[in-house]
Amino acid sequence: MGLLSSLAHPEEVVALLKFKFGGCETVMPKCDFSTMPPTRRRCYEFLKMTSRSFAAVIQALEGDLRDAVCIFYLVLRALDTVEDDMTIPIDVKVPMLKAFYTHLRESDWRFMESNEKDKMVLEEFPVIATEFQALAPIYQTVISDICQQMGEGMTIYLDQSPDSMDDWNEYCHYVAGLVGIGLSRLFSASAMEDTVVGEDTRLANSMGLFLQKTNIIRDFLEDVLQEREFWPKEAWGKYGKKMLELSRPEKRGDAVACLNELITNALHHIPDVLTYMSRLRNQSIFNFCAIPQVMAVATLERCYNNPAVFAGVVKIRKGEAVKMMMEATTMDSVKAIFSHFTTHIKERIPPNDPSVVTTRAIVDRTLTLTKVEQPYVSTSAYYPLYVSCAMLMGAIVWQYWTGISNVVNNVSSS
Ligand code: IN0
Repeated sequence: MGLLSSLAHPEEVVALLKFKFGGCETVMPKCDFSTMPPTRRRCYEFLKMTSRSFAAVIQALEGDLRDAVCIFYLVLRALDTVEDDMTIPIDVKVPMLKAFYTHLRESDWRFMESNEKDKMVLEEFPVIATEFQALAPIYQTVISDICQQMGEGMTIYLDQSPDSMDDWNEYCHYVAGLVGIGLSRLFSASAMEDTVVGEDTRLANSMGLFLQKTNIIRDFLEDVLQEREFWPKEAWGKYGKKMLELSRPEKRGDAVACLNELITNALHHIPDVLTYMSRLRNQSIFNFCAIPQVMAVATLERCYNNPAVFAGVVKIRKGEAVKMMMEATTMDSVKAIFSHFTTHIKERIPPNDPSVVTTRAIVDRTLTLTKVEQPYVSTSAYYPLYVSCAMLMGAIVWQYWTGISNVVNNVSSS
């Protein structure tokens, strides 16, 4: 959603201005590229090209973890680009995904036949492999291991969609849970986080599943129009023979019931996400992990019980995203943000929704886990202030205007 949508939310305008004019150095200190070897500088350029807003959060990571996460992010983006490329035939794609991790230790492997938007990470893969081989061995082991498992897992769901809710968890584990497990092992290997962070794979997996399920729920229409079916059949199969049927206007009621069921399922990862976040000790790592999670809960609130999901991609406002990005720096503020959006979901649970009991249970549990002193203040709280300011402004302009027209009238009549 563009910048304009935040105009009606002045505190988001404030956040956008602060973000624009460098008021967020604390959250994302700039790093100087001048001293970097050209291949490493090229990798950070790739990062900016593949995810503008998130690149800054990665650059803010401390020590040698920054380069390790940068390379991990680009290697995953390359693997993802192969998986997403529908022009690569399955019999070519399967061996490519299974062997992908072996190219990390080669100097000249590249793929020039991709038509995806991020194809540069495949065409210039030797640049990424060079920087991979410059990382500390422990980081190389983690990244290579995760790529091997993810490549294998991706081949399972290339020509089939998740059927059961367990399949959905398994698919999300391969494309996002493993990212959480890999990142957590990198955090512990950097000694900036306790070993328990890297060892507790269940919590790390939940961090990935909460993000991936949110993306899959949000991107329903975009995906189904490209014949990519990531919603589990166990959920939509109750309402039709084809997933696409959910996009039909006459099926909106069923579609929203299915949507609310999947959002309710995703909300069950919140207790693990909060426990995982509460264990982090390094500020730059905390910010790196917190930002995608608060974006996800805000997106789920925006999608909950919202028929617009079946008519286009529902997104949170840029201003809202920036405001959360700058505030999600402590466990209390993360809890406050989760509490804020969970409360908004609770207020909108339709009493006749098939998932009403399960949704209410997980929402109440989340509100118990996220009780904090300082609530997250978003637009609504400021409305009275805005309205009075707007009225005051209106009165001043009116005064000024009537003043001018009187003078004009007097001059013209004299
Ligand atoms: C990510 C995740 C990510 C960050 C921090 C901790 C994580 C723990 C477990 C799993 C993933 C974790 O964050 C990025 C955020 C991102 O790229 N956002 C995009 C917007 C978007 O919607 O794509 C942006 O431009 O801001 C993320 O979504 N994924 C990701 C990929 C690699 C790494 Cl190293 C970290 C993608 C995914 C599929 C959720 C794993």
